[in-house]
Amino acid sequence: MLTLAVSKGRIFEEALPLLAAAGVVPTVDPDKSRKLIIPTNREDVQLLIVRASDVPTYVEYGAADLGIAGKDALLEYGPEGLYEPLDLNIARCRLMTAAPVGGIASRRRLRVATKYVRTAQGYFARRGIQADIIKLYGSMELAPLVGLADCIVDLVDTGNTLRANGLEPRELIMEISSRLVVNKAAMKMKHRAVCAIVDLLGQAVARQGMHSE
Ligand code: PRT
Ligand code: MG
Repeated sequence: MLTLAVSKGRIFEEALPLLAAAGVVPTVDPDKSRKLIIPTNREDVQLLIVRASDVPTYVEYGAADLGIAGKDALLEYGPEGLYEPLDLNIARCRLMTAAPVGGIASRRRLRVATKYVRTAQGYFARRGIQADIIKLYGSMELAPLVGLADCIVDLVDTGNTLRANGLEPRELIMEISSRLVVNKAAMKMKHRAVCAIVDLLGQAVARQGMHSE
């Protein structure tokens, strides 16, 4: 049995055509079901529905052999415990700093609200900027509006969420897309089955790239 951890929502939706090209078709729609273990057309493949930020944990500890996770989640989790063989080129967005339109009030130390604490710490440290990172779990855009922080670090796609809250994108930290991750032991013990899926997904990604050019 191969188990693949994936989050509901945009990653799941964009992963469906790639999985189908790899011969894996879920038999239950996780958005219409409360089931967290989703069977597929293949008796030897099942999906686990987990929070986006929990995918790396399930895969590192071997509860899932494979996973699909945003690079943002992987950066925050850390690279040591997982293989990351494939950029799936889906759920693309940008990890950015953002601040109120027209500038930020000067302070001695920058206050940054984000759910990406580790990534933000690394980013500001590399740039030699003294920053106090304030961990939030959502609605980051609110923090500068009410004086909790000077700026935020968050994902930006269209920029509509920032604009709606009087913020503007500032610096690009990283281009984000979803990656296939693999448990290290599964890569050894289930080598053939894992490599077969990695190859098929890789071919599907390459074909999608050709169509979108
Ligand atoms: O639920 P949990 O807290 O575990 O994770 P999550 O809420 O981040 O999950 P989900 O399903 O919303 O996002 C999963 C993954 O999708 C992220 O980890 C990213 O890799 C990827 N992704 C791609 C995005 C976006 N685009 C995106 N635009 N994730 C979130 N957003 C949000 C962003 O945080 C902001 O609130 O959309 C808003 C910005 O969008 P625009 O279009 O207004 O700029
Ligand atoms: Mg969400």
